[in-house]
Amino acid sequence: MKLIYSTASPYARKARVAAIECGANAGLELEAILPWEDPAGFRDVNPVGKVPALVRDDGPPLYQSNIICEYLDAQGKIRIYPDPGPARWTALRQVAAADGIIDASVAERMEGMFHDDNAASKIFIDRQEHSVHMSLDQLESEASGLDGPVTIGQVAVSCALAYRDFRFADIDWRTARPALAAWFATFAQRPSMIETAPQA
Ligand SMILES: N[C@@H](CCC(=O)N[C@@H](CS)C(=O)NCC(=O)O)C(=O)O
Repeated sequence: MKLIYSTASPYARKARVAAIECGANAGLELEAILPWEDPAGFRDVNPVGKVPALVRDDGPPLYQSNIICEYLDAQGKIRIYPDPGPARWTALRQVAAADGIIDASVAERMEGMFHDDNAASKIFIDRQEHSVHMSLDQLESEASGLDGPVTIGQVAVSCALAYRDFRFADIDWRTARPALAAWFATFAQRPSMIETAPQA
């Protein structure tokens, strides 16, 4: 089984952290690529051309981070997707907020990078920041739900917060969100987070 990732991708980091947390990382090969360079053959693995992608031993490749995380959970020794019930919906709601933060942050960064004439739209960027900050506020108000055994919700939230620190370090999210900041300070020390620290 091989996980194709990029060192800076928060989506791929979710899969890498999930693999470690659920114990599906033993024997998991890792291949770092730069998806924007469209490496030869990668679109045969993921026609959409994005990381992460997972080459399986028991079927065709999987792509899209949440699907890969769920597959890894099924392969692992420790379940990080709770069974259907309140704990599962809490975790998946956390994933939705975290993905919202990542989607908006990545879109904002792309907006700044892919205009030939540097004409990034302020309206678009402001809208992404608004989504990020509203989602962070929701996570702050529900921070007690992040306590307890590791779930995919915690994995996704920690990758989203770490991506903000990585790419948007000049925008303070902590001061107004002390409970979320305290939770993240502890989760960020987990070996799974340290081992997957992003590289530009
Ligand atoms: N919804 C996808 C998003 C993956 C994604 O956008 N990955 C970025 C890296 S952060 C990528 O590979 N971008 C290359 C491209 O858009 O062509 C997921 O959750 O896996």
